[in-house]
Amino acid sequence: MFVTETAEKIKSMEIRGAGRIAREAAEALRRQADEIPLSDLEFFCREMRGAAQTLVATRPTAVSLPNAVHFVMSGLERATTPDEARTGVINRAVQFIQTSRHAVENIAQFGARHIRDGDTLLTHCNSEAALGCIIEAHRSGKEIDVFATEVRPRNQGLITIRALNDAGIKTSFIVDSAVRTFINDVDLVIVGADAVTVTGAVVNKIGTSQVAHTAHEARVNVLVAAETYKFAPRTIFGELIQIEERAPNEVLADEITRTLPHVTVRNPAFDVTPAEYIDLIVTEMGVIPPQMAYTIIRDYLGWGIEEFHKTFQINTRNEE
Ligand code: RI2
Repeated sequence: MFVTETAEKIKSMEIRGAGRIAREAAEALRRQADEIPLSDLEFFCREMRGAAQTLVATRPTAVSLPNAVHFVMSGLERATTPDEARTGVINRAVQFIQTSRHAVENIAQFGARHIRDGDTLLTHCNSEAALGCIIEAHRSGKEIDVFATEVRPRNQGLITIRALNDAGIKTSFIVDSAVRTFINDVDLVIVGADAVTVTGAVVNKIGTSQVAHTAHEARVNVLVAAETYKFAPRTIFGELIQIEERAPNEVLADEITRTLPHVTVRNPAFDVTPAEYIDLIVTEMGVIPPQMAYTIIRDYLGWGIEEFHKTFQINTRNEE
């Protein structure tokens, strides 16, 4: 089944990046809606909810995933026949995917305006939203240099340097621990986000908070590129973002760990950067200070407060 396949690919990170995960989940729901027989409305809704739950349970941190699933599943509301339910889900899925692509394009335009000719940038991990800003600045004729980190343990930095290289951008590839060594050569840090909380804190790839702290100390601005569907409505109610901890063998091979009985390998995939280390968040609605996160959740995301109390029947926690 396509949903199971997509869920497996998200878990194994064959499909990765918060925006892409969200679009692929929407596409999986669209295909699922297409496949379920139109015999009975209740059956259709139950099958869709099962699929939604499978997708949301794959990775717990990137809030783009439950936000996308919620948006698509709201296509079931007010449906009185299976056919209406199917059309509702399919339309919403298509709308989400298009909106997401446009959002990334808008962010690239807005973010690029914050990059000056001659700037040296630093980015961590592989974010299509952050890279979009960098590549757009270069495309519009600005001379830029980029430092890109390696991003242990999954080495997403390799994807980043390939993209930068393909765009013809001068890039220095550095190990994660070299950020402080080079920070005085950097004018602006640009990263993506997996989640933004109501306080404006940004959850992103492990190491981001060290990068932002280092930048803050060196008086280097930090810009976060994040679509509005990465803002986390439930943080209004005090819900914390769950930080995914992945398998130890991503960090150290099992054969080695087995020889070290007193050693435990820890592998959190994300960390939290407080709002005070972030200068701006670039969304598709415009550039905001992190302190405006509440406004984005309330005014633009379109759900959170009332809807928290209804409809979202699926479980957003990773139950593994
Ligand atoms: P875009 C990624 O997570 C990185 O943390 C990246 O910064 C973030 O998603 C946002 O990526 P992972 O899937 O949506 O590599 O901007 O764990 O592409």
